[in-house]
Amino acid sequence: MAIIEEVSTPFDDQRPGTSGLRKTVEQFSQPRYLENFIQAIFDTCTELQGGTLVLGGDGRYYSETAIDTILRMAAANGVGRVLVGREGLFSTPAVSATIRRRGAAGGILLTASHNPGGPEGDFGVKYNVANGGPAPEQVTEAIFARSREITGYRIVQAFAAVDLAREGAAEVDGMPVEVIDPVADYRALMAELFDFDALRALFRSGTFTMVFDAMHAVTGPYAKALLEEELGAPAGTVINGEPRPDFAGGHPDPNPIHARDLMERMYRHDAPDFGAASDGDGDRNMIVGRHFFVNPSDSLAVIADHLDTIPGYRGRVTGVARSMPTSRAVVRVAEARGYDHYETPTGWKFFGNLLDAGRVQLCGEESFGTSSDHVREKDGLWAVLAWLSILAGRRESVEAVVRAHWTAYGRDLYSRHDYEGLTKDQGERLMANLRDKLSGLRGTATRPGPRVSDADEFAYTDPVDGHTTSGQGFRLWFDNGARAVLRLSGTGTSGATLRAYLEKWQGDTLKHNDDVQELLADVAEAAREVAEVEAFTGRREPSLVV
Ligand code: VG1
Ligand code: CO
Repeated sequence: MAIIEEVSTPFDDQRPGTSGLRKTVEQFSQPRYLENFIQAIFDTCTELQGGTLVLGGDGRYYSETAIDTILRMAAANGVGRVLVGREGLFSTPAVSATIRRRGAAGGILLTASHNPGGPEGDFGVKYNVANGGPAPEQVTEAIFARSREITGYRIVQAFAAVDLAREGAAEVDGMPVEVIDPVADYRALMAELFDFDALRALFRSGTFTMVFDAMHAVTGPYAKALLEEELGAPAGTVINGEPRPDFAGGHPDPNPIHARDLMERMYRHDAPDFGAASDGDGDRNMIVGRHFFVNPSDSLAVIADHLDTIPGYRGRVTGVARSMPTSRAVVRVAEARGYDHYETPTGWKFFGNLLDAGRVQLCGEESFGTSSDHVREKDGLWAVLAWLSILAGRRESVEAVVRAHWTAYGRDLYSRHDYEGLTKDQGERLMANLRDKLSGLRGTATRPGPRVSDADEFAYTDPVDGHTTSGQGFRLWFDNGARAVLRLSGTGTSGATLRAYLEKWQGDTLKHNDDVQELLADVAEAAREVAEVEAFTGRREPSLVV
């Protein structure tokens, strides 16, 4: 094997964020930038030597170049073999499933998830470990530390690139490579968890229609295989189903703002009964009923309340976890059902230990992320199949299911206000100011009314390995029972985004129809006032309301 040792010098900005290293394509295409980070992974994650690596991503622009480089570096770094998705495609949950089913040592995921793609867009690299989940913080920190002291990288010269269009065996300078169907393992896993016959009956009933918006991202082939081929949904159920390197110019973030095609269909007079969308890499989900949007925190709670009725989970649900900004709706279900519940920092990596230890079977985030212990990633299509199962069992509309949930548990009114496009400095100074005044906040009155009853900066100690993560955002509780959370995004590639998460419990069924933004206006304003948002950012209003 002809290994070439290339000399390199470190970049100082390769610290993985909430979910891997995300940068613009322009940054990633600098000479040595990708190579350095990949070498840092190979140097840190020694389990890959002689082991199996799963490789693939959401197919965004720059993936092909990256796959070629990573294959050649894997060969030079002693990786045993690589399983790569056909056309380089692999959804994030499917990588997780394949790592687990095939006993791989790890996976490299090429995705910037919900961030736009294309030459002007973003690219990303994420490392997943042998449990199928994102590398825990200790590992991402070690990779970062290594990236800062890198002096070179190893690569082989390959005479011909692996033909990613053709499934089957190949090699790179003696290292076996297998191009595999990225859908197969995942499809088999779904068939083990869900009652496909019941779901087929739902589609056959003639009274149920759905639309799934793949947003020209990776879930198109998965959704077609599962919904149309397997479950018998009519062709055309999946829209925007062809993956494109630039997501056809869209922003592959499944929320009411960016999944416009779907929202438009779901609010027409002839809207289908059920709508769903997923993001760039297939780990997020948006659930929509006919003329009815389901807030992700509510979706998590509804799934928690029905999980026990799904075959893969019957009789074995003992706990649920939510990320800290996610609403408390799921906690109410856990309390009613006697499940344990955990509150973790934002980002799926914090669920891994709880899932591995069997303490929780269901996890969720307010950011349209839901999944179970079948993989170690959030899983968009899994959430869709869970909802289909609920609908097949109850034969009610999405709206009726959610309203019944609110009647039983009360409604956790919820909204996220993002202040995008701030400078890093604005974001950091706002957070530093909150930290300074934190201890004096208790009892503070705000102009819109609610008084701060308590405040803290969220820190989490993993109950399984004892590792503590601090500085995870500020929590403000108000004397009217409302809560606001403020944190900075960790997935952007420039500047800063301030996220304000607002929630308030409403037990009065008669008020469940009122406008959420109106009902949360006082909390939004109180949080803005306490955090001095206008003074630090010059913004009166958020740029994105979800
Ligand atoms: C966001 C979400 C977080 C999610 C993360 C990765 O992070 O808030 O809940 O886990 O994206 O999702 P942040 O730091 O920007 O708030 V994905 O689908 O982009 O991998
Ligand atoms: Co994603």
